[in-house]
Amino acid sequence: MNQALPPGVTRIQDLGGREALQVTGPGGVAVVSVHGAQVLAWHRGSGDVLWTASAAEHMPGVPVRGGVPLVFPWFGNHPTNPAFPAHGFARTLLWHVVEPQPTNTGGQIELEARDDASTRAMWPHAFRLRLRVAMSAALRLQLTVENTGEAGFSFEEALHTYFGVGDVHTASVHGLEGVPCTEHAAAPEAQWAADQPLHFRAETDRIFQGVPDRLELRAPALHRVITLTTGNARSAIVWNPWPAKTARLSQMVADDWQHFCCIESANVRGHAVALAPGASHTMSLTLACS
Ligand code: TA6
Repeated sequence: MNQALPPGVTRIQDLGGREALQVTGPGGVAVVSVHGAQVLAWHRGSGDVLWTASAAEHMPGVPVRGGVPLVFPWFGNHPTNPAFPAHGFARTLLWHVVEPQPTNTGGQIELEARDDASTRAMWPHAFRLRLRVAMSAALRLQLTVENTGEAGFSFEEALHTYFGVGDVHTASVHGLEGVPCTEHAAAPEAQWAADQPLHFRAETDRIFQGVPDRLELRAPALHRVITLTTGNARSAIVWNPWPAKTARLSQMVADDWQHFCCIESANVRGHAVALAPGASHTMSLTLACS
């Protein structure tokens, strides 16, 4: 990567020595890896707003467990082929920096990835992905999928955001009260009040469909409230593995589950996106932290 970068953006190396970009603005500093266009951190005065597993690996082709891994073109396990990677291939592709538009509100960068023989072997479609990361007073991500082929296709997508919460027992998610959801945890809370804010009392892996465009994560252990404002995201997944599943997950140490939750802005299952040839779709997420 040798082209000039816009103001507020500098080249760095991540903890594994891999190529990354540092995007600076009034709201702090974001770090984005070219591997999977994965936002790895959002540093503000009070520390990292996002969360990274204690035994995180920064290796080419391996998604870091933390930050904002990208999910595309399927969510979860592949519907028919268990040999294909969970959550699709976007997060293991090598992305490239494209000419970003300079802004006067802080640093902004755009990365791009296209189909290749490896992706077509798993998903026979031509596409262009673009991720724009902007650091103004808030952190804003925009994921654009373009159908560059001759036939229509449908895809699932998610911004699989890991948030630091300090103590998950005291954290809560607001805005999903009364929204239809399905629970996919192996050992979930026996029953919960669907008309109340979401609290974490057991393994939680809930897909909400038809979600509002504004959610709030309250993390009193960190004296932190995070607002998630989305565009074109009609699904949300809220996840915490609790101890038993944590023990089976890569890059985690035993008590990691206590310090994070995922709120994933998405379009999955019944809200998968259909794209005609030449069409494109942009899902956005703006994170504000107080
Ligand atoms: O989004 C929730 C989820 O599907 C969980 O079931 C868990 O598998 C999590 O994603 C992490 O998936 P990963 O493939 O990143 O380990």
